Amino acid sequence: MCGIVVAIAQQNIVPVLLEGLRKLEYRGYDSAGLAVIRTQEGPSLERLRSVGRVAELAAQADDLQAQLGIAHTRWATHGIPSERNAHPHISDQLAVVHNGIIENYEILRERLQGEGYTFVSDTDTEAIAHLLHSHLKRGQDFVGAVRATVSELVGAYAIGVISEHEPDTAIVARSGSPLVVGISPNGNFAASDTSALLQVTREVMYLENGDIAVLTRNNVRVLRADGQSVQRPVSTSQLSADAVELGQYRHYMQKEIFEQPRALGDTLAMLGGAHSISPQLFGADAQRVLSETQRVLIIACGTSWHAGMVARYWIEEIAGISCSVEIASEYRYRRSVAEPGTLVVVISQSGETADTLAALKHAKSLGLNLSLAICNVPESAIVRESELRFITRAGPEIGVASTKAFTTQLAALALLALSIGKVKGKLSPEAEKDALDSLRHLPVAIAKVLELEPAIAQWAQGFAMKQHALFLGRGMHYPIALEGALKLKEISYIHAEAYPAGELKHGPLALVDKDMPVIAVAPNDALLEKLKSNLQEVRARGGELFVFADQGFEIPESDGLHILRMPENYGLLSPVLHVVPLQLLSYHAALVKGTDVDKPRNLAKSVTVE
Ligand code: HGA
Repeated sequence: MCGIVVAIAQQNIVPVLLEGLRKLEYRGYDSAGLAVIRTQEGPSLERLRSVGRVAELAAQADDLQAQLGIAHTRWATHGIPSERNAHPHISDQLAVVHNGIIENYEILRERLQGEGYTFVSDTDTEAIAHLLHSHLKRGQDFVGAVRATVSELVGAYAIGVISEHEPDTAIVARSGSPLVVGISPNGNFAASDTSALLQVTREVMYLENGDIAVLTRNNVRVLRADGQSVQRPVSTSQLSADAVELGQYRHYMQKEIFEQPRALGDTLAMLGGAHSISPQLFGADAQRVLSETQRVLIIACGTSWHAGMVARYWIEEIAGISCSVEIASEYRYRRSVAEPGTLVVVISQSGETADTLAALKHAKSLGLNLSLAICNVPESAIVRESELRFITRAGPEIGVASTKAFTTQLAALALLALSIGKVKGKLSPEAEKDALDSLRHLPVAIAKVLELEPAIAQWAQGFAMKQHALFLGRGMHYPIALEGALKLKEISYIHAEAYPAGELKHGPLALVDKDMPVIAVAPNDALLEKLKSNLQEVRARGGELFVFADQGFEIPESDGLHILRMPENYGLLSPVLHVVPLQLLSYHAALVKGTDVDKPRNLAKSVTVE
């Protein structure tokens, strides 16, 4: 989702704003803008906006200099992507950037129009700017006006505000959308995430919901919603600055696919040389929470939801307790039966996914108090809201289409299934040892799968010209088929659907003809023979088959039947391996099509709005 950068310093902050926006580009955006207070001939507000890339904004800002400013990349929710709707939005001499959605903006807009304000954009954000101005006009001071303004907002927001009348202050506030303050001896800063701040500081302070932070050149003051001053802890970020550099790769997605051996190795490093699995991997209280757990409810969106669906097979098979998986945006609005003893597991790469966070809060409001977050960002909202946590060590994921976050989530979920199995006495010492060995071997196994890239790139050539594709899988590989279809849709814009292969003859077989490539995930498991029959059904109708098989899949390649064999059969953890060729297939199909791989149209990275 869109990104915010705020800076106040002794020196020129325009390069800091622009570099911050570049670091936030991975979140996805359609337009960019900035506003600064220039002080050369008395304070004056200056705004630049452009539709398209940050590079275009930077070109416009060439000789701009200022010591106070706000900047924004926008992912439109209210009003088309256009210069008119790009942030910052201005009311008289003040400017506002905003991430989130103001749900009562129509009421506010009507009221403010009644007070004489003219709206020049279609955004919800502009209402914030005029509302703030109306409070200032009534005689409130800057901080008081921001407090009065945010108290009237319904919805999610992170905002940054500057005013020509306040050349020594920037104010930021958040509720629902992320915002982190960066503190340095040379000035103070804020941004949607830490990656944008590392250029100036590692000392960061995470704002809580309802917080307002007043930034001057040498001080940061935080107020709670009720106006009381509050201290928020300052921590030193461990994020590696070059973790977000592209290095030798053409795209972040490619880099992140190839980082998976490292990401899994780092995520599983906490196992150390242990011969047994310790539930403590999920937090100091995990033994108690998992003992109280009688069933699991996994809540997530998109790719994380697919990880949850794989985990359902693992948890029921390994731990012998029931597991259901829900899409967060559905669960949060559904009347559901909250059964005591349910462990709520929320999965989100960023830990800021608005629907998942709201679904977690909803589950808690129903009395489900056992909760676990599986997340890639330690200080995120979802982690803070959960009782237990497992932090994947994928490192920053920049490509909008998730890859390494998914496989590390799967590793975390496999550990969860094993930990519950252990606490419930369902895991034999032999099974525990085998599972640990397989987990430790995953980085090597994935590195070998990555060697299939040239052959997959070859497949992608013919594939990229197709309009549609069908993905098939069975059992715990059905979610992998879903993930393969999602990847293809996301970055190559080829319409793709996934089915459990047994469902084929109940409908989708009608779609199969020579123009419909069918991709099958075919591991050597108990369902292989059944899957082979499903593949025959496709061949008999002239469909072209692309099969990712395991060693031992004895059907030979023939006209219309392409087979790639995975280097190893991987048993229960096979989904972690089988997703990798599907990631590569969609990446190479997108390359052939020439799409914007890392920033696919209409999509954003951290979905911090509903
Ligand atoms: N609602 C605002 C901000 C959008 C946003 O946060 N995107 O991530 C708008 O549409 O401009």
